[in-house]
Amino acid sequence: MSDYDTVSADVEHEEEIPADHPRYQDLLTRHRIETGIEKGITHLQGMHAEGRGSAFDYLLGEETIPSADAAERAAAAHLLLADQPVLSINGNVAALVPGEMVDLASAVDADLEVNLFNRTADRVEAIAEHLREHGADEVKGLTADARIPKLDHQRAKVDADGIYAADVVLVPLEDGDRAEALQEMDKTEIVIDLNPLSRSPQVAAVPIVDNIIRAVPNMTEHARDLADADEAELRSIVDEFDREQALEEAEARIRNGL
Ligand code: PTJ
Repeated sequence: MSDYDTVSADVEHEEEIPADHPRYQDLLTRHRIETGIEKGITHLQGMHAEGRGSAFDYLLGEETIPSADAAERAAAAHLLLADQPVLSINGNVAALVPGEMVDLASAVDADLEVNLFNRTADRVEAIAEHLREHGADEVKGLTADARIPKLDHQRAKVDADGIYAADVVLVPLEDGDRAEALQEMDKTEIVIDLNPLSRSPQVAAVPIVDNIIRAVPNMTEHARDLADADEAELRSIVDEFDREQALEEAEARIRNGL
């Protein structure tokens, strides 16, 4: 019997998953989503989303490809240049990278806002509390006193002094029309999604085709690295980033392993 056979099928704590297991990242994300569902943070549909994501990640080689790293650096530059950046949090994001989102918010001085597709008051509160447990001082999204125009579902509910007023918004792990609606509001959108053909990355100024568990810490690292950069340097990073090329390179890696 190999060591890997000793990984319980019913892991209680993520520390039980050996870090050198060949499927470590996949086992870890699955475990975090399951725990999120148990805690009332993640919707059951989040498990389907995770399954879709992990299939694309498998084809990407479960690594941050160079075009994704360039997108993560451009995203960090956009967030540092922003007047009012907001990081949007749904049930999968809260389960997978709560502390990492708090770190990114602090590195770029952004707000965190809960925004849900399957919105209930209990889930919004549970996610806000989970983020506070991971170090967040303030979490937006509970007031929901504004609406994104031309959107007729729960994701339209936003805070007037949060996503509604933001100039740059990070939108991770959602395929949908909110990305298009936010773009119509003239916001700069950064999207994290492992599926480059999904609608959100297709409309984003910065599409990041990478697993969120790698993408967010890497964005924070880039933001810390750029903390002393002047506006001209940040603008040149933003201007040099080619969104079409990033989407094409991700699709080529997924389809052909190139
Ligand atoms: O918490 P709620 O109620 O707001 O609901 C959240 C989910 C994720 C259930 C909802 O937004 C949803 O159904 O999303 P979709 O339409 O399944 O889109 C999720 C996208 O995220 C898919 O394109 C997946 O490929 C992608 N994805 C899943 N896991 C990851 C990912 N991208 C990056 N990293 C991941 N770990």
